[in-house]
Amino acid sequence: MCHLKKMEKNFYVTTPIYYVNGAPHVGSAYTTIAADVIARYKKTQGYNVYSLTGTDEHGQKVEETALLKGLTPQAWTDLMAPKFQEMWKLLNIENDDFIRTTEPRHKSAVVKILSTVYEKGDIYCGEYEGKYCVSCENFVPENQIVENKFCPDCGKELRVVKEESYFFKMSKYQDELLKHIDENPNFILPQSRRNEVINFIKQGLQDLSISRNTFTWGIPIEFAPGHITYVWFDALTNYLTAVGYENNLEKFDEFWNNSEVVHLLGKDIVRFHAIIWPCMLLSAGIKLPDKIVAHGWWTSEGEKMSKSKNNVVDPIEEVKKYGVDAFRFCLMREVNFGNDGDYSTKNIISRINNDLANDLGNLLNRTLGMYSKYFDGVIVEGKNEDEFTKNLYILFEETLIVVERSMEKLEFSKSMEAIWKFISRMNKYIDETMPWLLAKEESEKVKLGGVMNTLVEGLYKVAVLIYPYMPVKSQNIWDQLGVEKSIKNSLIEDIKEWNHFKKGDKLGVATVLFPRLEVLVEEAKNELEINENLKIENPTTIEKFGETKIEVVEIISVEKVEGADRLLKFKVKTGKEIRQIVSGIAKNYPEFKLLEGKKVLAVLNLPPVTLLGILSQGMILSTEDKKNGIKLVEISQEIKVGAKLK
Ligand code: ME8
Repeated sequence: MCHLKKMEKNFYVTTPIYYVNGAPHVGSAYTTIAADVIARYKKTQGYNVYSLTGTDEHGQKVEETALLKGLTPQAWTDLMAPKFQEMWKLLNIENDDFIRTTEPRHKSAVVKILSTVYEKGDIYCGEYEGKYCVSCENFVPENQIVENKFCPDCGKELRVVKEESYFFKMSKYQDELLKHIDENPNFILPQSRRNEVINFIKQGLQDLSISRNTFTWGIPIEFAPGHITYVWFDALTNYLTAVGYENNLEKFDEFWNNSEVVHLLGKDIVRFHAIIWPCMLLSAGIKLPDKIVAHGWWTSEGEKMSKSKNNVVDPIEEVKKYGVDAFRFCLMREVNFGNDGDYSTKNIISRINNDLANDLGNLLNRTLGMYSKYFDGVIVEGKNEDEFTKNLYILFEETLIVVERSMEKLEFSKSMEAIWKFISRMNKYIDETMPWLLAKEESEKVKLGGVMNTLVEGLYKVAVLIYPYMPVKSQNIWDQLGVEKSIKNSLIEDIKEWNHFKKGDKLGVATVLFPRLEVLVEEAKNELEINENLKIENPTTIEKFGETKIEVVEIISVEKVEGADRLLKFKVKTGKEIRQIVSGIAKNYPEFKLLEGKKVLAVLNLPPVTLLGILSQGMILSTEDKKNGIKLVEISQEIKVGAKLK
């Protein structure tokens, strides 16, 4: 058994571990979805896969955010980490592990790698004097500082730091790293990033400050009392922790030493991953990862996403609008993995309507409709060896080659382009073979059966190919085709032949796979006119309205009330204090934990009441309509807690 295990092909994929200073958004969702897609794809290739994501919880940035929120860093990270876990659940991410850097297993791993590097003689004590970017958690060399005080990466103002610090002899590994990059052309992808890293290293690597001693939120360093580990040294080690570096050498052998190791990340953190990380591993005597793949940056409707512009794309909203599979598909299809991309409603709607509703959805619908009409939805024996069919078979073989080649380089959109070429070809195949004409001639029944079988076989294959991107809809295609298996366990190897369906198999019930989305017509807005003679019902006065004290509050925590299905218990921060409010909206918020951190409106001058024995000190405002049910009135994050509704 043990012997067999060694023969397996192992694959280990990671995302960056995200800072918990803010909630997850479309950027973090993008990397995490990409990791999920490649993990699922590798499983269809027969790999034994381990996929990891998590949260980066130490460091000055997180400590300062927690302080601003009036919480200890630990309380703050405990509040934020579940937001990421819940988001990944919502996005159907099948990660094998979720690591938090505050976990004991990780702390032990950091202690282990630090002592290994120290014993190697690669750490020495010195003094760091220079500028530091808290937002990037980066020591910025003098020659890169913009206008003498700004960070070259995020543009924020740098802090002057002068403190005793321990340094890692990164410069020692410069030549070895350059040699490794040179000998392994796919070590850093895409090429543009690889060149950037090579140029950077060639300018000369400086030793890296890896300890801080002017704040305390970090992992203490055993050989350096009073110092905590620099957050990037701490964070990068997570990739080892999760596969058992510190306590499970069998797992470490399986998923690090004998595995293909792939790190996915955004272009903002390439240098940390492609320079600092390999140097740490070289010093500790650990094998380097196989691929470090950087993707581009998302903007929103053409602009940089930022809280102050209120244009940060919230995946929860997008999933509500389009469904989780369509959202996953659009992100991965819209831009090539290494390039920057713009998230625009117009593009998303057009992708969904064209690629999903028209090309794929219609193909499935037409096929099932015709099979039902001509053969009552029961598979018949058929034969068709015309040129159209042969060409389709050839195209499928080519599709598999392109998919495999592009996925090796994590070129998701290229891979999907090939899959959609095949889908379009199948649509064209219907027009070429004209089943409706064949159906008119009794003598063409066998040929008609052949054409229809080619179509259902093709759709069966398409479902497997799109499964990594759309795990729910691909299963739905199989269900509609009457396939009684879970697509989750499917293998590409098993779809190479065109022989899945057997005579007598029953196809399933046809439903709409992706409904078409209506595009809001801009002109319609201009036709709206005001009614100057409007009658106001139940008029009130400004004075009367002013008696109600309504303010912006922040939801700190939400819990279910034991024994009361309808009730949720909120802890909220008002401008002055922390209050408890009970609200009967549990049914409308099955994912109620996602409300934590949101700002909402609450009436604060109602007398306290007790609901089922629980004290409620106010009322959170909500809206109600037929389509959405009850929804809390959410307020933009840039509005301060305590702001009054006037
Ligand atoms: O850097 N477009 O965490 P982080 C695309 N904790 N991707 C984006 C994005 C955008 N607009 N915004 C964020 C950290 N990302 C460290 C990592 S790893 C050992 C430590 C994604 O929360 C992208 O993957 O700032 C980027 O690299 C990552 O979020 C940064 O996440």
